[in-house]
Amino acid sequence: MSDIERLKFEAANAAIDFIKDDMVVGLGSGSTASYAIEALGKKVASGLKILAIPTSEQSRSLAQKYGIQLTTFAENPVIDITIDGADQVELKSLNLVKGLGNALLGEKIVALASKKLIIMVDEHKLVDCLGNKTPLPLEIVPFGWELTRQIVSQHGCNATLKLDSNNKAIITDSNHYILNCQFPKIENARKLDKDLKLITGVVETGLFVNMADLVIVAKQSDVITLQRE
Ligand code: A5P
Repeated sequence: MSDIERLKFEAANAAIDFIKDDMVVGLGSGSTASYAIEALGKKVASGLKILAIPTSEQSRSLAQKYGIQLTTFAENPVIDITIDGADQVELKSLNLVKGLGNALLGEKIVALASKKLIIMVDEHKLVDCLGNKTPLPLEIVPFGWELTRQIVSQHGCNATLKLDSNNKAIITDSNHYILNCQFPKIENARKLDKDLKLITGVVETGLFVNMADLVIVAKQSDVITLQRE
């Protein structure tokens, strides 16, 4: 296991200590969330009783593989805790950029339904100001995507359609496209999020503003917890 993978594994294992019997748990997407789902599966096998709502097809199939019982929003509209990864975490505000794994829409719906959102990251994801460390993904409707891209670009970024290894547009779980938007700096995440969402054709942004309650950060030396004030 590489150094970064080990840190992700440690952050994931620290996060699942927050999961207790009878909770409804949101399962994030991406490699860090996958470690958490696997570790949660082991706890379930030794008696932990939870119901889970996945944020993507990837997390759904992992939960099934590890024997975690799934539920639906119809049965459980309120989630106790969601555990998920992130691509950038802004120190102080704990605002996030998420969605490099193409699951940002499901992740945001599940996060909004959660009483507590716990983010698990390795220390390389921490930034002083959100910005150019990774692109900001936007989930957009395929129809007219070229026009949507042009309008999004007017908001100060370089926006490109996300392609797979065969140069085909990536299709999300909800049958949308992804625009990768490279911003030099995101100084007002709340305003940018609102402005981008007002564009017809944009379904959701990867900006998670004022949503993370706790961020568990695995560092080389130890694992620390940051709390939103
Ligand atoms: C998935 O769409 C993302 O939001 C992930 O949570 C994020 O990209 C972090 O992924 P890793 O844990 O794989 O770094």
